[in-house]
Amino acid sequence: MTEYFSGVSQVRYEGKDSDNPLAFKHYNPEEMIDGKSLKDHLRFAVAFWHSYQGRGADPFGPGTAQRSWDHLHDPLDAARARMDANFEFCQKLGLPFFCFHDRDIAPEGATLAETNKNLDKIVAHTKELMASTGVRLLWGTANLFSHPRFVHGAATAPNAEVFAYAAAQVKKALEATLELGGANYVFWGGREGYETLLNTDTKLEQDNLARFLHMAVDYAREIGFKGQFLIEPKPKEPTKHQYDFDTATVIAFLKTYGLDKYFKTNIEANHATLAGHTFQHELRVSRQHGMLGSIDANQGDAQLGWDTDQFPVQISETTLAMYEVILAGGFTSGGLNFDAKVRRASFEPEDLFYSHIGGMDSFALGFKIAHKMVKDGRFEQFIAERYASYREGIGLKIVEGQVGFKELEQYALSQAPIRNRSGRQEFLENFLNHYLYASE
Ligand code: XUL
Ligand code: CO
Repeated sequence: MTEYFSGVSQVRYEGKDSDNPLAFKHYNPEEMIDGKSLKDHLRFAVAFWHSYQGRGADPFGPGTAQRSWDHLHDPLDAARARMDANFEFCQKLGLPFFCFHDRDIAPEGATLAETNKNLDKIVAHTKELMASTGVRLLWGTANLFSHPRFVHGAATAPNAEVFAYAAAQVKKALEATLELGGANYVFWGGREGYETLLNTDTKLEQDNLARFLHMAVDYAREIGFKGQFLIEPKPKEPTKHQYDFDTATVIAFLKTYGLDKYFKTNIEANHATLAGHTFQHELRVSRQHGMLGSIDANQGDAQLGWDTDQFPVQISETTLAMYEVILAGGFTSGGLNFDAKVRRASFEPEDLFYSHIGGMDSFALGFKIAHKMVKDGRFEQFIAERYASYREGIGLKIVEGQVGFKELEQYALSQAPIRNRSGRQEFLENFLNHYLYASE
């Protein structure tokens, strides 16, 4: 079989003192923590679209990436070669999972029937490679945003013909995800939003989106798909405003339309910052509602602001993210999918390895630090003490619903001057730094 990444051999764990740039310093997949290997805690995945389909094109110039399957002219041959490359890449890095959109893995044909046939061929090829390598599918999804037919959106398009086409496409993508044993199925509202309210019926569009998701849930049940449905919040880009704006908006939407029991969130770091939140905030809101499903791991650039999809290397961010994941009870069906792309100037195949090694090491280190933080329990203890007044006296009565405004007025009138305690933010930030820089 052709070797697509011949410049790189198996990447191994060599420990933190290694100076080999093609070795893991912190990610030892076999390391056991709380009776589970690091590999099973972190459940890393490669994003098919960025690593094999992305070429680094931007509004000012074409792609630059050197990808060894690009010389193949027949689109199906190229698709097979890309899939072969995916499995070689996953095996060389020890990545247990991959994720894809339908159109990443198989080319669009002249008709929907032909497109579906192309997908069937590549799914069959993929299934064989999965069986021989043990690499699994974390999630599948449908690309309902690239083709010009989706110019006004898909499930929220003003044109019912587009809604129908999108439904057919998701039906097929669900079948492909089931066939490949996908652990989850993702909805990200690529163009499900608006550019101007002057031409948009926001009520009908959101009702339709909910109808669409109910149809997906019904069809999944019909074909026996047992994976978890995930919805991925993002506030804007490509549209000015997307309906899955942030986690709180998504949860309100799901609850409004009776969909919350079928969905969890897929939180992407750079989408969180684009919405004006931190990555940890979005994970916290998900955890608080018992809806933390999976993570699209990346990071943005504070000076640029948009969705730059860079590889995650900031340890404070990966630590706080894993802190939320551990407090949520860890991943079940979800994992850490590198929805991240190498920079346009990092065009050599090796750059795909450096970027993933950096991301995997950053999350492994973040996980180990967060695990220590959770085990020590000092932050949680601080929070518990901060709210101690709700576990006794008047606070307990408030929590238990025993008092209303009249009783509280009586209490306030009879009370001695209020004494507050410091929030100790700086103390806690220093304490976090101690974990980040002194413990590993
Ligand atoms: C786009 C994005 C998507 C989704 C899947 O910003 O994150 O790649 O993860 O459609
Ligand atoms: Co994403």
